[in-house]
Amino acid sequence: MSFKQKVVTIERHIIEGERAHPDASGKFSGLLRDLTLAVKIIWREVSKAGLVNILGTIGRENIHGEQVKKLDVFADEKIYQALDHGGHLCVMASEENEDVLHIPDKYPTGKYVLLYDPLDGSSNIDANVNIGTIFSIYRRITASGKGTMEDCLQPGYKQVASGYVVYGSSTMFVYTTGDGVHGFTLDPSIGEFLLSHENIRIPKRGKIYSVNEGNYRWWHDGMKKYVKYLQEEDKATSRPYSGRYIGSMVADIHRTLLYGGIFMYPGDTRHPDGKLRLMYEANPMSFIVEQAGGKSSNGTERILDVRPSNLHQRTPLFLGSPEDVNECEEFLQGKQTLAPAS
Ligand code: AHM
Ligand code: MG
Repeated sequence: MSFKQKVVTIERHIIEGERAHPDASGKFSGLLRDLTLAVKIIWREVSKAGLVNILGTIGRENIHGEQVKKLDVFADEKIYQALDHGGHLCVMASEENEDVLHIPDKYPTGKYVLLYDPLDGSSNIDANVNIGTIFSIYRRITASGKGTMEDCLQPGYKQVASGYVVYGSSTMFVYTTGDGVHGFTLDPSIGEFLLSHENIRIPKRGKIYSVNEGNYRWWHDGMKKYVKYLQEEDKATSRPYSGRYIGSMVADIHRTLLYGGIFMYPGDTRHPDGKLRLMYEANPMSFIVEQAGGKSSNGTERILDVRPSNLHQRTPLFLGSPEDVNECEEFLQGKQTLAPAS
């Protein structure tokens, strides 16, 4: 029998990570523990969605004018309910709510801020395609009491933790506290996330690009040229790349993290800022990708350096293997163009 392989739950991993910081109060591990509980409840509901009559829209639109699915609402509520009373947070904000979410008066407030997308990729639910939860955690900047919009609108480089959960063939929880990226796979038989991917590193260059090519006609010139470049043949740079697009950001970025390559949701002539939201989609995923050795950009600027002005603002997003993102930026900025056809 081999005793070399340690079995590490996500809770143990978080606590041990916190112990490495002498000023840690234990509040942070408590916050992540509560979040893990919410995620398990969401997973339970997501995995039985095909069995019970829970699929379908709830008949109203969210603040972005999109149809809200029942599971979005469920996930949104569960995260709030699991975290509103622990005393760790001073305020929350989610994709499903226009304004910030306050901690009820009857509960204590804490020093952290949570922003989340409760169920990303929800248009895929009915087709049994991967969906995910994304979260971003900051330290509060207001002094005490209830948190405010100011606490939520901090640039991404100030995140103290971020992560995502991908509900798929197996369910994985991937997070960073600024000390590498670690992945845990849910063992449903014991209801625990177990360490399965320690210190994930993204390849320096990949062979896969991921983008909704249906928007090609609205793309700017640099974007069109970059994708054409990826489709050309060149053995030295493994081109042509393969195209893979699930349409569920968490799943597309999870694959990009493990296999390398580039994920893109550009701005275009119809939607200059693209589709994805800075605060609870682009920032947390960018923190993860950077911590794994990757790069994330809006085409001209590091995503984590963008100064937010609105909770729900959108941003173009290009992230993945550093060499791929660098090359992409050169095309977008017109510094590189296609070699003339030979
Ligand atoms: P959502 O937050 O409404 O689920 O939208 C975000 C999703 C991402 O998961 C995905 O990358 C993108 O929308 C796909 O959009 P499109 O269908 O335009 O390619
Ligand atoms: Mg979303």
